[in-house]
Amino acid sequence: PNLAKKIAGAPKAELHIHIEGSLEPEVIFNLAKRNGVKLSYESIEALKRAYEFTDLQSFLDIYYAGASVLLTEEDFYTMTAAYVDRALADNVVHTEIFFDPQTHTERGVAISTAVAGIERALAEGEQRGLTSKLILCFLRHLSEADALATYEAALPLFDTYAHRLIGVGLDSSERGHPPSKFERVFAKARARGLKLVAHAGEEGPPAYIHEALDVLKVDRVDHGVRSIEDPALVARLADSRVALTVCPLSNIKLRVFDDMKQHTLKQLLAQGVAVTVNSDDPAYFGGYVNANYFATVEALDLTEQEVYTILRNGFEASFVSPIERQALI
Ligand code: ES4
Ligand code: ZN
Repeated sequence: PNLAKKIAGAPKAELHIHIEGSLEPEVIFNLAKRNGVKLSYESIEALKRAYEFTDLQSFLDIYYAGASVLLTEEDFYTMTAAYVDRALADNVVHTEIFFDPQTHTERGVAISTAVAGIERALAEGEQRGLTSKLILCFLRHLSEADALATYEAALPLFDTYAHRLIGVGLDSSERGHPPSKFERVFAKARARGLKLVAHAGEEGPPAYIHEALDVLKVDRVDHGVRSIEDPALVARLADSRVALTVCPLSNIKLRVFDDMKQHTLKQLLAQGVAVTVNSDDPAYFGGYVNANYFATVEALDLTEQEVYTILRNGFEASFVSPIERQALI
C-alpha cells in the first residue's frame, strides 16, 4: 500500500496506449447516439459483457466495433480529452499515443479529421501538464499496399503536425503478419526521419522481434514479452537497450499469460532489458497506467528499486529529447 501510494504520486511516462482503446463503454454509447451509429450491443452492460477475450483477435473484433462510432473531428476530440483526464489523474506527465487511421479511412473518415481532433485535446493537455507525441500505426492484417497508401496520404500531416506526429507503428493481428511484410513502408518512414515502433512478440514468436529489429529497424518494441523464449534475443535487447513497452493487464486479458504471477516482466528486468509499463487499451483491459503498476507490483513482488527502474525506463525510452526529458521529471 505504501509503494502503491508512491507509484500513484510519481510522474510517469506512458509509451503504449491505443487512443481507440481508451474509449470507455459509456463514451461508445454516447458517440453512437450522437452520430446515429447502430451498435450490435443493445446496452452498455451488454457491451461490457462481451469483454471476455480469449486471444488478441477476439479483442480486436470488439475494439474495431467500438471504434466505429468515431466519425467527426469532435468525436476524436471527445475520446482524446477523456484519455487526457485519465492520464493526468494517474500522474502521467508524458504520453506517446498510437492511432489506427485505416480503421477510420475504411469508414470514410479522413486521417486529417482524426488527427485534428486528437491534436486539439493533446494541445489542451499540454496546458495542463501532459506533454505528448502521436504515432500513426499501420494495421498489419491489411496489405502492404494499403499501408503504403496510408503513409502517402498522411505525408502532409507529418509536416503540419511535425511537433506531435513523430513516428509510425505496426499493430493488429500479429500471427501470420510478420514485420517483414512492411519493410518498404518502414524504410520510407525511416528515410524521412520518423521514429519507428512495432508490436512484436505479443502473440507472435521471438523471430518477429528479431525481424522488427533487423528489417524494420525499430527504435522500440511494443510488448516483446515472448522474447523470454530466446535467451540470445534477451541478451540482444539488454545490450542494445531497445526498450519493450510492456502492458501487463493486456497480457492477462488476452491470455498471453495465464495470470499475473506468470508474467515475465520481472525476469526481463533482471536480465537488463529496458522494460516499461503501459496500459495498451485501458478501457478494455481493466485499467490505466497506475492499475498496471499496482497489479504487477502485487503479483511479482516488485521492489521499490525495480519500480524506480521501470519508471525511469519510461522516460529514457521516450521520444523526447534528453533536455525536454529532464524537464519532465
Ligand atoms: C492492440 Cl493489444 C493490441 N495488440 C495488437 N494490436 C492492437 N491494437 C489495439 N490493441
Ligand atoms: Zn498495443
